[in-house]
Amino acid sequence: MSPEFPRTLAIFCKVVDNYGDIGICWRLARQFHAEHGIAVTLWVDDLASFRRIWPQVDTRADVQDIGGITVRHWAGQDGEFSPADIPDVVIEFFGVDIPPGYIEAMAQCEPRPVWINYEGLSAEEWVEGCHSLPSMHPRLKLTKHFFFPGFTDKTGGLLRERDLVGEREAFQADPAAMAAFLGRLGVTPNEMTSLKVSLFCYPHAPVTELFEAWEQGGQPVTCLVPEGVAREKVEAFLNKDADAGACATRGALTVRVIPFMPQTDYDRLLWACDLNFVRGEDSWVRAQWAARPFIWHIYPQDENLHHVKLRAFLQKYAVNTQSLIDFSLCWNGEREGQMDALWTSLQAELPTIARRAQDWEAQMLANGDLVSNLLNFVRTLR
Ligand code: TRH
Repeated sequence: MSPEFPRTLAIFCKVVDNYGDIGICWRLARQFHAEHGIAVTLWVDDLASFRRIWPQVDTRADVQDIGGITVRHWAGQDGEFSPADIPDVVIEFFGVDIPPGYIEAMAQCEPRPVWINYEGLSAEEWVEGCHSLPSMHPRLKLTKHFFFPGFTDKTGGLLRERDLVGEREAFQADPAAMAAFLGRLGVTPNEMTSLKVSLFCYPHAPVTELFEAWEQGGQPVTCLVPEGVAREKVEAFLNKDADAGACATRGALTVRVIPFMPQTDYDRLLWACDLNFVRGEDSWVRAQWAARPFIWHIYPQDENLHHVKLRAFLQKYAVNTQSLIDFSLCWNGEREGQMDALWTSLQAELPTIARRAQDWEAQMLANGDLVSNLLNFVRTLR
């Protein structure tokens, strides 16, 4: 059933780097449409990145319909826009500059659209104070509002689809389904009994040192690495090209390169593994909804600002789990450390960290889901 308001919505996404920008915007678009019946147009400048996480994307199409969502290639054109082109809600992602002609058309609408600047996720305290603040356009009669995802009920909460937790619980309660999923990725019955780890990180992570610790450790580890992730370091371990299907075992460690998979399958990978290494923003949030232990590799920022953000998150998340703090700081280059000793401590504490992951999930559920929170906020502005 279509809602009274909003009925139509546009998202503007510029891919700054990698897959998180489009990953989050695509998740937003799908949820607005599927769960709230809103007609969504997604403007995105990089269809090739989009296709990596959603193979149905046609990289040559200026306009295409994907699952009921209109996807428009945003090739830097300003173009002619009229009020008829403007939806009820306009979301600019991470403060992108939407076309000036589009903004002029927004200002001519009566009533004017609700304009949202969707910001990045951070656990820092200031976020609560900035969430939902208005910002007036210097010239036009338009106000945009900042919307911050976050970890408390004074923020927008976290992106979570309505059925996500139920689907995950059913999958995790079904060992045959998990084994079949991992089996399709090449995991053998023997590897199924090992500690199963997924690895998604930036190239500068100390992967070589971690592989050494796993190789020499007492517990068998199977590490599943999507193709293209930390390629050089993975190739050094494999001693061959790190293409999907490549695999090598040394000591207690097996490394398997798996295909970079569609977004929905990636969730299943996180649900099936005992420990997930994630990065950026979207995979980090998905790891939290997997309710399993994870290590976050934060997106690097100038002047090491990301270390402040990392610490802010760990302070909230890593309660009574010192090994998780130590390991995370070292994984992110915030501190020096011996990977083998850090791993030994982390491994010993994994059961406690797993319990914490479940408590955290319950805590995050209480904040509602971001899309519903955003729509409730938008309705207060009309
Ligand atoms: O790819 P990321 O590093 O993306 C981002 C962007 O670089 C962005 O500019 C920056 O602002 C942000 O990080 C902090 O990491 P992220 O956010 O985890 O996004 C990865 C997306 O890719 C996510 O939607 C999950 C998806 N994915 C798949 O669909 N299949 C896969 O196999 C993997 C490994 C990921």
